[in-house]
Amino acid sequence: MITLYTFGPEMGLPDPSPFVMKAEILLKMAGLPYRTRTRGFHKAPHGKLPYIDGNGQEVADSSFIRSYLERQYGIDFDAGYSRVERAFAWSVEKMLEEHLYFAIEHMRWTIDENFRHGPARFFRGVLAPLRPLVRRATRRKVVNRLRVHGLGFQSMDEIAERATRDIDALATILGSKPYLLGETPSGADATVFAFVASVLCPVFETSIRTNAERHANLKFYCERMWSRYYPWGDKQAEQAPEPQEARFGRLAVAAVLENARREKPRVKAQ
Ligand SMILES: N[C@@H](CCC(=O)N[C@@H](CS)C(=O)NCC(=O)O)C(=O)O
Repeated sequence: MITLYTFGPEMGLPDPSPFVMKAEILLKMAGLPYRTRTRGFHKAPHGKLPYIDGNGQEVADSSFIRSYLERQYGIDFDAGYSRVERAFAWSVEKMLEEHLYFAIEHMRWTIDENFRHGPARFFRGVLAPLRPLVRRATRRKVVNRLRVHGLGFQSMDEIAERATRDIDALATILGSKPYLLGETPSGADATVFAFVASVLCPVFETSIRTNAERHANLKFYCERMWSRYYPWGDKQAEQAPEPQEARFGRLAVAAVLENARREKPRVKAQ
């Protein structure tokens, strides 16, 4: 059975990471049996989640997971769609993953209120005296990474303007179709849903969310995907039965160790 390594459900989402959500939805689309595990972050081949263990073969990165499933199980996630439509879907996915993602991350980690209601909760399991230290170090790591990317140097208005263009473009592309490319879901819908659900997450007050909420088609799309892939009582994913507190404690400590190993902090977090 395939094991998908995740952070675990949080903030009303199947996972706080849109990439983990995408990988899980691809597994659901494929109809393959799988289980989720939340203890794999410290062993992640790229230092990130998701990754899978496909019967002994580890595959990291949601796009490589998709290619692996296609190759290994002969799945065509875009069955019925043309080459041009497939190419178009790839470009939409990459707009979300390589552009919008960083704006979402910025708004979750740098706006104090959002940080408090979201990422700060990941550290609940850390020993109380260490908690502020671990939380600050991890936050600093994320802020540094956003600066290395370039987006971290932009103003909030500039970031919002670009994210708004992504959301408007997505809403226009979706139009009145039930799924990104047409009447049936394609592989890119795993990504689109993961990002739309992340943006609409009510835990975070962001201009991206305010803008997305103006697009009725995105909201309906999100509901459609929720009920298709996460119906009540979903039994397909065998959740690892472990307490939230312990899970996020491990996650936070692993993040700090990873930070120390890979990056030297250069920028002071707010
Ligand atoms: N390109 C990767 C991106 C994965 C990624 O960025 N994962 C984030 C969560 S959204 C992560 O694990 N971050 C932890 C870290 O960088 O320390 C994919 O598609 O899987």
